[in-house]
Amino acid sequence: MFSKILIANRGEIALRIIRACKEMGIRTVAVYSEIDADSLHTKFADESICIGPANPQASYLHIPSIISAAEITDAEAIHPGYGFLSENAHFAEICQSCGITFIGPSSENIRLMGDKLAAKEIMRKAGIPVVPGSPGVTKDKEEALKIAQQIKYPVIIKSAGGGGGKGMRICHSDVRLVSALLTCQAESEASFGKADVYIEKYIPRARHIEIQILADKYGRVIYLGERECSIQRRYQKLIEESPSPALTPKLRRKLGELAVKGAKAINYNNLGTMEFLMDEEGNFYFMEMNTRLQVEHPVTEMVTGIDIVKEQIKLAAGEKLSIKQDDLKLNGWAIECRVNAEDPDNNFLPSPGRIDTYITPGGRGVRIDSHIYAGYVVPPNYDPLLAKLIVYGKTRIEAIKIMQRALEEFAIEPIKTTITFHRKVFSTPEFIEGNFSTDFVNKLLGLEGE
Ligand code: MV4
Repeated sequence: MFSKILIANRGEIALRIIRACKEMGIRTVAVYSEIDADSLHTKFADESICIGPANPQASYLHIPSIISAAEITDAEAIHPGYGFLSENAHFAEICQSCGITFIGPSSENIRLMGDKLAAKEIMRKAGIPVVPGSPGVTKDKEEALKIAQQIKYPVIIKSAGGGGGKGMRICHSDVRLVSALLTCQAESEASFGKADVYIEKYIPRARHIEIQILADKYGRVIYLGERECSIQRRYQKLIEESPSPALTPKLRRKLGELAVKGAKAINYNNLGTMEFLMDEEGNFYFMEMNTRLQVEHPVTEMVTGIDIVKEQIKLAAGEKLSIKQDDLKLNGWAIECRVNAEDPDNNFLPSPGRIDTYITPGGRGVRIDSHIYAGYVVPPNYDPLLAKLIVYGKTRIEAIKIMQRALEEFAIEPIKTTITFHRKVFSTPEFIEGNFSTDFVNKLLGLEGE
């Protein structure tokens, strides 16, 4: 097992990883940019090193600084968290060439799943259902029009370079398709360095359901249930829950087994998440695979009783999976609200600045994963996530009641946060009844057809 791990991240996920390491008796090294000098993760780690200025390109994304920090402190492994370099195959390779363990899947796994079109083709060949669409990259408008004619509108254009919605457009007609194609190719080039886009049949009112995968280096793969992630604004998740209100035990097993089959098809190791779309008839389609620890991992931890970060570290150290699929039991219901420094009443505009009042909810069934404190100054340079409010109840209704209470108690002032948005969601009948899909947020915000 590692004696020292460097956490190449910041904010709540850096704290989360430091906490797991402490409980495992592993020493920790925090890295921070100049603007993060007063961050909690630098205080909780055994050692901390400044790796550069606020600009992430010159600090958290600057590979030479991070590798140097690991070498200076004799860290045997690096945990990338999520975002930043967590899905950078080149970084994983550099760690390996420097004799530092990258806590995550192999660089091959990362590279393969990073090409969304190649990933889809691999899963299709492995017998995993995928959304009907173009077999390869859609080069020009003639090809696009031909494909749209075959699969029928609405169609969706996607970038092969990434899945977060960049370079993505939903089209309902030839005219819209032709103009959107150029826009998506340009966005894809700008975001991912390649203009490769492809076209799929758009599945309206789909649910986004993902399966947590754990795999060791000896071919064993298990799934830890699913997460319902349909409550998103502009493809950014805001609320996640486990289990999904849309799955029956039979559907859960079917989806979990598909995810395991897909992971085995690419000799996956460590932690991963297989994202699926589920249509209104209950059909599943592979969307993409994320090769990192995800923001929303706590809801899976609450219903499985498994510390996913500790398992990830053990797997990276070469341990065999200690959990058997048949021993895994899902209990209760967990829901997570992402509390971002954004103003829901002003088009979710970022709202950085100093926090004077910080009152966290508590009581039975409440967990807060956060790095903020009274007096903390939220920097404008990074992701706006301030805290994850996670609740756990025996049933979905009990979890909702705990969340409603916790959201009433939660106070972060004077900056604006998404707490007010979450209070609105948790008083909306469709959400409370579990009757929603990926168009829920647009409908709630009165943005139908966006
Ligand atoms: C889709 C889809 C429906 N049909 N693909 C969103 C980002 C990336 N993860 C892929 N996503 C989707 N791909 C097909 N063929 C629905 C989504 C989707 C979504 C779409 C619109 C608004 C919100 C969404 C939330 C999650 C997924």
